[in-house]
Amino acid sequence: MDSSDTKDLRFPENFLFGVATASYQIEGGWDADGKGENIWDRCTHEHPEFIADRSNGDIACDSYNQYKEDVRLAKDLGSHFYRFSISWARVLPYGTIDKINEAGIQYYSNLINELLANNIEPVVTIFHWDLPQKLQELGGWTNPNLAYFFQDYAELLFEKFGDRVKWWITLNEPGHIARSYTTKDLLLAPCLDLRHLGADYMAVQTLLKAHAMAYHVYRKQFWKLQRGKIGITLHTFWYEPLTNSKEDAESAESAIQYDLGIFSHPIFSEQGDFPPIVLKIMEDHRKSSKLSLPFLPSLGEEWIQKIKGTADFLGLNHYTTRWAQPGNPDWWLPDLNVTLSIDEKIPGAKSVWLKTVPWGLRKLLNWIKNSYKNPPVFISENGFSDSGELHDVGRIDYMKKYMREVLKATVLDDCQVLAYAVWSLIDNFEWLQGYTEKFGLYHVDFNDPKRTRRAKTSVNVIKQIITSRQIPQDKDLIEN
Ligand code: GBH
Repeated sequence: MDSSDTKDLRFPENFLFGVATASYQIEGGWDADGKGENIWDRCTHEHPEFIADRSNGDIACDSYNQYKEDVRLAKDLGSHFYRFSISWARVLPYGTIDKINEAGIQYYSNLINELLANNIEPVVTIFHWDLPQKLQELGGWTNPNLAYFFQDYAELLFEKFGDRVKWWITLNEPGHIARSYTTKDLLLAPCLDLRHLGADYMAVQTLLKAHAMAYHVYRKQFWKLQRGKIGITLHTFWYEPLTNSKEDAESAESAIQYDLGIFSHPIFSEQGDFPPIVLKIMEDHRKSSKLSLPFLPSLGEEWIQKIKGTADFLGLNHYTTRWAQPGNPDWWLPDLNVTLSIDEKIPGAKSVWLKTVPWGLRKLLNWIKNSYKNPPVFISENGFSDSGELHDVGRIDYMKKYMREVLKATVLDDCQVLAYAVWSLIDNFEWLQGYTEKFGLYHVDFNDPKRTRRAKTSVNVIKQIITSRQIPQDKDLIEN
């Protein structure tokens, strides 16, 4: 189907559009007003060489001071909601609730009030990667006790902000958090090399339990009064079989089970627990490794029940597609005998991993619908990187095409998509890529102490999509 077939389609009246950011990537104020140190402060300060331009988030977009300006930009865009994350160490400097930083609570309270005053719904991510350093010293997410500290932290946020926040996301991309324990080179803070210990699988188990525990606290203690929704945000590529052979189809299916399914199956499937294919791979691994500690055993009956059904929606971060075939494991899915590839001929973003493959998102939404009985999906991130051009034609092309696929999945395929967020509102600190890859709809001048923001051309396009609820045909597109 080409774009002309979608010209009369409209997003439903209750479909929500918005933008997303994350605390460490925009706030700055890294040691302001009693904030504690987190693993990104530690990693960027101790190892500037890990970051492409040796930069850090000490100041970032200065959103700690300029949140009102961010809200103004979101409003100007016509956003229905703003997805942001809370910096754990800003509210709990040492990670635990025995020491609360009131200035941190005040900051988020002000941000939430500013959003509501502007008619923008706050969508709060409780944890987007910036773990308090103290908790890392305890082993971070490889330590099962982290689930309890996370529960306490989440409970505090429900208590302080739940009167005004009706959308909660427990964790951003737990799969990525787990990977950050495996290899120093390509990954994220805490920048450890513990793959041989199965540290990623330890983290997987703790993260799932932490999510479920926070969900139950919300449901039991807060929901009656606050009536909000709570979910989890998962990232996945779409995995497309390289050819139409049966083997490639199986490789693609096991890849999505191993990547997305490790978290979505325990929460959204009827059976619960890890996907059968993943349990089988891990059992084979246990047998061949001679380790007495199995890397990823079944969650066990008690936890299967405790984790099943613990989400009101599936938050989905999606950017691009990988092709799958049998072969040597990719570092991304390390225990799976599947080789992943990208077609270098496809146009893409500045980020080497990000190619424009819009139909992958429609297929992914249909896969979720078919695998889990059409759960509500909140697209919590989708976006495109470049060098920060104001006339951002690559982003406009990407956004229009991907949003058109969301429209088709929603209207033509009846996938239950609730919302769509652009990553990101403003250019920001792109983790190990520092400030070399820009995802913002608004440009930020990082050489200017004022961190002045300026609308890129894509702002007009997104505005037009939000107000018309349609994807403009190329000829109608107002790009200037
Ligand atoms: C999101 O993660 C994050 O939530 C957000 O903070 C971030 O700024 C945004 O994306 C843009 O990157 O090609 O095998 O090396 C996206 C996670 C990061 C997953 C890069 C794929 C490359 C894998 N993606 N990663 S590989």
